[in-house]
Amino acid sequence: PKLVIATHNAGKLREIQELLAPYNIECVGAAELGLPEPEEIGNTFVDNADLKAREAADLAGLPALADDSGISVDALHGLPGIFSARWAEDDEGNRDFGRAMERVWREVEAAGDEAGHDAHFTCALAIAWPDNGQVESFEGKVFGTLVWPPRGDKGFGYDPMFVPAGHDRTFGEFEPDEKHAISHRAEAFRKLVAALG
Ligand code: ITT
Repeated sequence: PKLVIATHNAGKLREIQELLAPYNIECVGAAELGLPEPEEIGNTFVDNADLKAREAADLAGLPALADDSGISVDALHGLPGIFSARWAEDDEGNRDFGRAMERVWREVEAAGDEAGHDAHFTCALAIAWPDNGQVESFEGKVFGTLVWPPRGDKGFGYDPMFVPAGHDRTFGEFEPDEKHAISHRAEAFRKLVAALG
């Protein structure tokens, strides 16, 4: 059976394909199918993952897997959180994560030393089936600290400024398999496999 990977983010798509690789599931990307990007009107990662999966499943008539994720910074009371992609967008909607990371670091410094540099990534994965309206979601997290300047070009998004707890390299310096051993996305994926296995 075919599965729609309901994301327009190339970095996420690559990681989800890597996670799915052992399962021999035929996948097709949302961009490949020409599916629109739904407006993310939810207030939580799970709500946004659910609505993206639901819409893709309905439009494609196939099961669809969606990912809503982001980085939450303690010193910023959890921001950018569900707004992580939007913090990278200019007025025309073009994304620049160099600029987004600079903004995060600037605001962390403005919050003062006492606020610290702790942060975590969250990933909500939702799978929706066509026809019956069923949708299930699973969440994973990884905790760590922010560093400056950013290091490494192996990941995507905010990876170059995030050092997971117990490590000294950034996610941008991790190989894909190393990231999958501990990442928020891999944790959500393991929960999904356990539930649907
Ligand atoms: P789709 O909605 O099409 O899936 P998006 O990029 O708009 O793509 P989100 O709204 O979930 O997705 O935005 C999440 C942002 O958080 C994403 O653009 C990344 O910059 C960041 N992010 C999520 N997971 C990450 C990871 O593993 N490493 C680094 N940054 C990540």
